[in-house]
Amino acid sequence: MSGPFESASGWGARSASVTRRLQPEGNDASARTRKVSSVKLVVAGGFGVGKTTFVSAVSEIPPLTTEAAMTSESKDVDDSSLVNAKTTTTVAMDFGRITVDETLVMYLFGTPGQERFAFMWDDLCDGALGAVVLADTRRLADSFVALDYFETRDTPFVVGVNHFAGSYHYPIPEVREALGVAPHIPIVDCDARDRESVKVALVTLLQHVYELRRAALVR
Ligand SMILES: Nc1nc2c(ncn2[C@@H]2O[C@H](COP(=O)(O)OP(=O)(O)O)[C@@H](O)[C@H]2O)c(=O)[nH]1
Ligand SMILES: [Mg+2]
Repeated sequence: MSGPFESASGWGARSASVTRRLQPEGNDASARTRKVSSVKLVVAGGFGVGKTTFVSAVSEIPPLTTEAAMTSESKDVDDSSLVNAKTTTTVAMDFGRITVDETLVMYLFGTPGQERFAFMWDDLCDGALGAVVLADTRRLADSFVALDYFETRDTPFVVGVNHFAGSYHYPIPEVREALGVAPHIPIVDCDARDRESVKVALVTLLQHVYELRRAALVR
């Protein structure tokens, strides 16, 4: 396996096996004829929950992000009361890339958090393999829009629970109940600033997609 995660502990073995399982049946092509598959993944969640941080932590290219300075004009629109350190906001999307190996490239799209950019979601999420919905336990309701969206579209998703300074560390079952997330949907703790933690969230998503597809085949 080559690529940015070659030497990263944990990711190599797990992602390699996920990659193999995502290959089409009977793919015995040599490296020369092997096709590169690209996979689109989405990172969603409320304003200030860590989407831009998540994409930046794991992207191998400088992430394309459309951050703009927050002005006093937006203070009544974007609730930054719980994200004091936040001075910028994503006005369109975040974009990053991860080369898993010579056959698989993943593209990460972070949604704009603000509801007034909701019209962009369909284009951003079109053709996505799955999504990570980030949640902040101090304001779980901010993630409802994203959860409803992916449930309605039948897009596989997992939930990443961020822990901000001062937030109570709720057990996962309590978070699941509060979010109303079905038992088969994985929920993982996630520090969007930490590359390893972000990788775990993404591998969890890929494994979830694999399980759903396998279940659909044997049904
Ligand atoms: N403690 C903690 N802080 C985070 C985490 N993710 C993001 N942050 C911080 O929260 C703020 C908002 O993050 P940002 O990525 O801009 O949120 P976005 O609006 O969802 O894109 C930034 O100051 C980040 O450094 C996390 O997992 N843990
Ligand atoms: Mg952002």
